[in-house]
Amino acid sequence: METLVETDKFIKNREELRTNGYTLFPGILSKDDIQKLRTACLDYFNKNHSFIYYMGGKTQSDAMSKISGIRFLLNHPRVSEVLKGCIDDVRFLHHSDAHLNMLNGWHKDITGYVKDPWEAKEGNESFGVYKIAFYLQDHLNDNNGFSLKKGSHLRRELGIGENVDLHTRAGDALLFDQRLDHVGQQPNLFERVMLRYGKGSDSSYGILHTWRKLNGKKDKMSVFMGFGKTNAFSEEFATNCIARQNRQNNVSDYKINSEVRNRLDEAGIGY
Ligand SMILES: O=C(O)CCC(=O)C(=O)O
Repeated sequence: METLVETDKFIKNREELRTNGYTLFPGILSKDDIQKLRTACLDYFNKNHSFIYYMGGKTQSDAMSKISGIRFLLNHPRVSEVLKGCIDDVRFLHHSDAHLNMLNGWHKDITGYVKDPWEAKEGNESFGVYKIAFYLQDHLNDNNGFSLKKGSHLRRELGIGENVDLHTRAGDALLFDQRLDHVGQQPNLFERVMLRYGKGSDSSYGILHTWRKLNGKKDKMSVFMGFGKTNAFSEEFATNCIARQNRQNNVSDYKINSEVRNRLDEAGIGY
């Protein structure tokens, strides 16, 4: 009975996810939650050196293992309600990233992780690999949050679909299909030059950081996590994503962090 109520509550979101490839949940996190997440991420990026410099910013993969202060998201009642209400038989895909001031270009996240995300698998399994994203500041008056091509999760080719710029508030949760074309903050001319000539390096980060401060820009932070239906697509994604995270973190194997496991157990989410 409980499942039926959950499904009813999220019926519009499930439909949006199916047809548009994304759905937005306003005000899922409180101001206090956002403050905790910003503090945990900034502290980590300022003091820890196991992140990598990437696209003009800093990024930490397998962030749930590395940054203890963000783990409360896993059993946050409103976050787990959304995940369980929108994804059948949901499981954690061992994927999580925290980003600081990272720039990027249009892409589909699924590329390189699932061989053919549009194929009909044995038993007619349907795809169901998603990300939930939290931007830790408002993007009401800028275009530096998340932009997407509506419906592009149904197309193999990049660049097809109506352009939508999501002007999210800190606290909103965005759930999207990992086949969706999307982009975060795109580099301007100066940033493109810096990325080209100082790619991935500490020094180009420093110059871009000074540039941001001179222009009065606030640090942009976000946390992304992968969840999916318990099926073969999700398994393939998780395996390849763990391998990528291990490479980036320079480790040879991955074991789920015990607090991450306990929080997922408490939320009733598989892994
Ligand atoms: O930096 C952003 O806002 C977007 C990040 C992103 O596109 C990703 O993690 O796939």
